[in-house]
Amino acid sequence: MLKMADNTELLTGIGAITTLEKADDVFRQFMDDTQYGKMSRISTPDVRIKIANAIRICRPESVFINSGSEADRQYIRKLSLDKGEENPLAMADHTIHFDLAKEQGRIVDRTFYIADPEEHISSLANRMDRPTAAELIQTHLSGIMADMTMIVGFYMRGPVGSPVSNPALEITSSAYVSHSAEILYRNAFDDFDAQVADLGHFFTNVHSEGFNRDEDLPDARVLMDRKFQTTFSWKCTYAGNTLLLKKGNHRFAVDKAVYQGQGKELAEHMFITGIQGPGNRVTWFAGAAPSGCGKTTTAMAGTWFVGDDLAQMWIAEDQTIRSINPECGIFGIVEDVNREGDPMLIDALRNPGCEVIWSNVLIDDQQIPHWVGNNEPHPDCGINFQGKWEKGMTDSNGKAIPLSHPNARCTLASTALKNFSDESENRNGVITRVFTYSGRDADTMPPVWVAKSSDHGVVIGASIVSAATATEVGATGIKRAPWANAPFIPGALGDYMDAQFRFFGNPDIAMTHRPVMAGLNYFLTHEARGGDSKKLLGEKRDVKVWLSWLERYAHNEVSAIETPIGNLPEFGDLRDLFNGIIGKTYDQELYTKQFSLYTSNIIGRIELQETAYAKEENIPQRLFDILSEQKTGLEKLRERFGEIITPDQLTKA
Ligand code: SPV
Ligand code: MN
Repeated sequence: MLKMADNTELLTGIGAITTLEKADDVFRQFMDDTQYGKMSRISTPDVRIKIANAIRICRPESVFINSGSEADRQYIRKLSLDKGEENPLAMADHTIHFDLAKEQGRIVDRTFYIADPEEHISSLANRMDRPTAAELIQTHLSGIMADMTMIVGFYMRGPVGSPVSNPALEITSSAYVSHSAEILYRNAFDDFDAQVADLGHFFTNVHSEGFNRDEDLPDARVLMDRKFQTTFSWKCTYAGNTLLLKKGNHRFAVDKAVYQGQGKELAEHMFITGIQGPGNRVTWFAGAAPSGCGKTTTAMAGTWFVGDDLAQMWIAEDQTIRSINPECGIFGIVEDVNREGDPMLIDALRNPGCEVIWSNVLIDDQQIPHWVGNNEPHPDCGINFQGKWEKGMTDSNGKAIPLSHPNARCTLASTALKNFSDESENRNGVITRVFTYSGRDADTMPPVWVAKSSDHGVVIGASIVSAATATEVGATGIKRAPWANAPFIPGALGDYMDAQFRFFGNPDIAMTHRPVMAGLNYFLTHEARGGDSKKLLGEKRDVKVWLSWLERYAHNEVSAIETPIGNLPEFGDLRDLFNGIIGKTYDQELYTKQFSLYTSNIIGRIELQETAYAKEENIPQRLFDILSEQKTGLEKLRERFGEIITPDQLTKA
């Protein structure tokens, strides 16, 4: 359990403003008539008091209330340019923002949950007690905004009126952070009071970049107070550390789903996309993948795009699973985004008409952005995440400095995408039938396999493994990545897993709308299947085929080969889909390579999960039962057919 609000709320504790009168005094003192007038349109007492305390602590030179009007948005864009947080690029409405060279991803080592002694925190996360947090906030946030403007924004994480949307405040001195919030979230200034009243809560985020200097980075912190759904962050700029509307509040949404959702809600690190099937039907998918493992690409492979990073779902009255995207834009990795693999994203990025904030790419002397893997000619020099860059440059360890950082990003509104779906704004969400889980797995699992039951599906999610990517500073090696959501699960993994079993196995879901849960793996190499290169067996465009096969599976239009790990596609169905959907010849030899079971690898992977989960407390026994059932099944097959079992042999079995 997570006990809410049973201690001192730190903003109020430190700012010491507890009455509306005192809050009003602060507004009078820090706001001119225009801003004061806008602030008067927000009447929820708690909201006013929290904002007043943030002002009292950070002591900005002035406060700007962002009403979401075009004039207010324009003010924020201009402020960011004036401060130098962003610089203009050649294309209209494009800007570049750089984060410090040593802050190119989430600063996991400086990120903490503020936790009281009885509170259980994920074994993967750092905890900090409340008195220590109070002291740090006092030391680092007090007066941090002197000479700066504080911007206060009022957002909805999700469409206004959706039962799982969350209202949230973004209070920051960074115009870049505020500008990003305007692109990625729904400004809900006019609806804020009513939404807070309806939903009964709101999230609060307070951030300041401070002087934004290298020497301050060791002092940077990201603190999250689960009991009061409030984040604090300072002396950093990377959006994953500062725009805490995103992953900071995603963590609170996970808590809400796990501890208050009663098996009827989930908050996932998932894309949402619609696949057009035969006869114009659209089947909605949500899929998890760790940061930097092709989640945006998969979302873009859909006919209808709703989201590329976060999904909140619930079981609706009509017994279907519904999903909404708490965001309305993309904060996407640009490395390897190119015309061949991501034509619609490239169109949005390389043509005029769309507002884009680029971060940590290379800017040439024509003010044009470039990045690794865009399949375009590259300049020999420019400015990138570490300053002046020239081709062939090496770092202090002699390693080549890439043209763009692997976590370089683009920020743009979803409406700029050609496959944008109006369903994104539907407060009732999209009826979601298929759930996918993928990682970066070079040698073990096939490109697609479907769980034989929802419990087996939960185990697929629990068992995601992935190579480390650049989204976390300092991460290396092969990692377990449960549901691709583990970095954002605040409480015990066992509680989260229990919520997954309860949600997907909920008898309230109609038989006709039971979830299809599948694993996806794009990263099998030739080397792992008897070849001698590290090249991938598949191509990016194949993604469409794997999704389409699942679409047909969800409508019982294809049969499948049953195996201990789940159901596999048959060759003939894939051959037809490859041909029909992407015009590619798919041969039996490649099929056999991709879909043979390499039993020892898979058993090794199962044992890795068994060992790791055995160390966690309160993991549902169901997980161990399923892992052991799969292992026994694989061992039996191995006795009969040997180490590598082909789809042909599986059919016979
Ligand atoms: C991710 O890393 O999963 C992201 C970017 O989507 S961040 O905001 O850093 O979390
Ligand atoms: Mn993400």
